[in-house]
Amino acid sequence: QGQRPCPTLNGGWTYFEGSCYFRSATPSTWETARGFCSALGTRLLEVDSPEERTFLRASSWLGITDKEVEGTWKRADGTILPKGHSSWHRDEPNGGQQENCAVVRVDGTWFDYPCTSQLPWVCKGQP
Ligand SMILES: [Ca+2]
Ligand SMILES: [Ca+2]
Repeated sequence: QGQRPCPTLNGGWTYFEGSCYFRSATPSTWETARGFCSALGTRLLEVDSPEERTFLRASSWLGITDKEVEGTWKRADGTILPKGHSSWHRDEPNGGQQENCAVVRVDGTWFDYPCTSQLPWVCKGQP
């Protein structure tokens, strides 16, 4: 995994296996985080592989939501996640209509959370 150029934004970008990552310095709501990533031409984090999960080792908002249809989790591109995705923590998602946004914790497991929570986030983009 060689070093490649990534966008510079206060030097906060890191490169891993074909993608660039920017870690927030301060926590935000899900919408604010998503808007920030979008303005940079990137996406709010979507974790695609166990290797990526290991690399990140950080908690972050995930770019998925079940706002439109409760219990149906969608990515930013409209892709629907399979029901019972294996990354959910035991008993999650459990928040019903109160929790329509999702977070990945340091150990890689996913939780649904209220979208208005203030949490750290990571943007993912292409170099
Ligand atoms: Ca929900
Ligand atoms: Ca939950």
